[in-house]
Amino acid sequence: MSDKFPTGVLWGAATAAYQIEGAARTDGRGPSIWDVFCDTPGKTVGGENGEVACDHYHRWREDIDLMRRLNLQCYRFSISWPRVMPTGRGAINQRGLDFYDRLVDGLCAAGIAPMITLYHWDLPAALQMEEGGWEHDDSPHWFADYAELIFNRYSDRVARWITLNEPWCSVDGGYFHGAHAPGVRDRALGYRVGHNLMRAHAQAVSRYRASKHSRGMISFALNTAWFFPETNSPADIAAAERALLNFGGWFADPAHFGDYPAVMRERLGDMLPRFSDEDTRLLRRSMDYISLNYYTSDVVRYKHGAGLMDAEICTPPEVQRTEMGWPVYPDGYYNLMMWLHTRYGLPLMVTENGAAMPDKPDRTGYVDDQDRIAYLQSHFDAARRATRDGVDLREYYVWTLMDNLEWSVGYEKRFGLVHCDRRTLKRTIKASGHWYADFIAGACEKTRRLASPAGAMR
Ligand code: IFM
Repeated sequence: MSDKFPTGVLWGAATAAYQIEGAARTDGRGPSIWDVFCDTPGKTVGGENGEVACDHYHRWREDIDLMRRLNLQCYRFSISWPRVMPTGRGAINQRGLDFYDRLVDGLCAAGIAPMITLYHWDLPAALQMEEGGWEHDDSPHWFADYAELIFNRYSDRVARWITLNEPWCSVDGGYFHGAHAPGVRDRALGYRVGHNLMRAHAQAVSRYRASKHSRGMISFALNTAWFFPETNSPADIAAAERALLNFGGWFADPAHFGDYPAVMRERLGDMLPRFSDEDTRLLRRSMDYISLNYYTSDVVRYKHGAGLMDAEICTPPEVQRTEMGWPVYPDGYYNLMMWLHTRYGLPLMVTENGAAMPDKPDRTGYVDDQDRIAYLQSHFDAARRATRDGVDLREYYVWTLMDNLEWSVGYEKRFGLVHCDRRTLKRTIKASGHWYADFIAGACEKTRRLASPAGAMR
């Protein structure tokens, strides 16, 4: 059997605005909730923030050059909402829009297909402070207006779209345990925020589909783990299924079926808000593809009273973990891809997959990260197996292009294919970057370089 991926799968890398751009006060950008959060003492490791980050805002040409050296065929980045609309509504910042024009044009000229994420967690601070951000039931309209601005500006050259990155993280980090901006701890409010995020996704998709250049594909980035039952007992198997529905199903089900999984409705009762008929209409079939951000899996067992789902995490301590402490489970990845395929029947784009490892740069900045290569290799193998078993994989984006701000844990957790020196910001391709470049060259023997990045969708 061939060890190659199907012809036509595209290979890329992903980033997010706040994690790499820097230039937080440049050219009229407004503050985001992450600027405010990082400025609050004790919120991030070492008080780190995104003021400079990788200075991609000024070094984007060099970064496109790096992408070429990595043989990337596609690149996922996010637009900073407060860079283009400093207070989130009304006034538009042309200089912010011009930056993304330059980036998109540079990518297209390099033969690299751009994929845009509209929202990767950096809500304009004014919306949070004045209106409560995503807690406000009008927030989906603000987002849809912003989305329409971006579609009108770039969709002549961009065909790949993601509305929201990982709404689960916005709720879990931002509202359940408060380790992410805006740093709230209130479960009921968290479910409302998740609800408004999905309403925002649906409204943005509807605007996209009504727009004149809507020939591309749009979805939202779903992050979820896979859950292995500890034993084959029906109780453990049912607990694992509930855990999965309460994680991936929480957001993917509304975006495909128009409502939350039944088990969430049963167990959360009134804490889970209701969608209006109009919301449901817009939500149904609002994903053109599954955008999967996968890192890890866990083992669970049935335990009465363990969370709302009676499911207790019991991953063995001896399982290999990344620097984030996340268990490494390529088989879970395979199972998850198969489950998504069966449940939703949509094409798949892996929009994030990668690992933080204990990188040790040498004096030149070079990192011999064989552990990251092993992680990627095993996960590529799982994905290849899934394609043989029916999954329609279209594109694959490694997280991440270069070491960057890992949110509240600062710059010490490194996921990059490229090392970025914190002091000099010098970029050095790691062993994993060279390995990936060779992999792409080999995996894509039959895939021609993209002639037209904007239109290149199967
Ligand atoms: O760095 C993040 C990214 O912003 C969203 N997905 C997970 C990555 C690693 O934690």
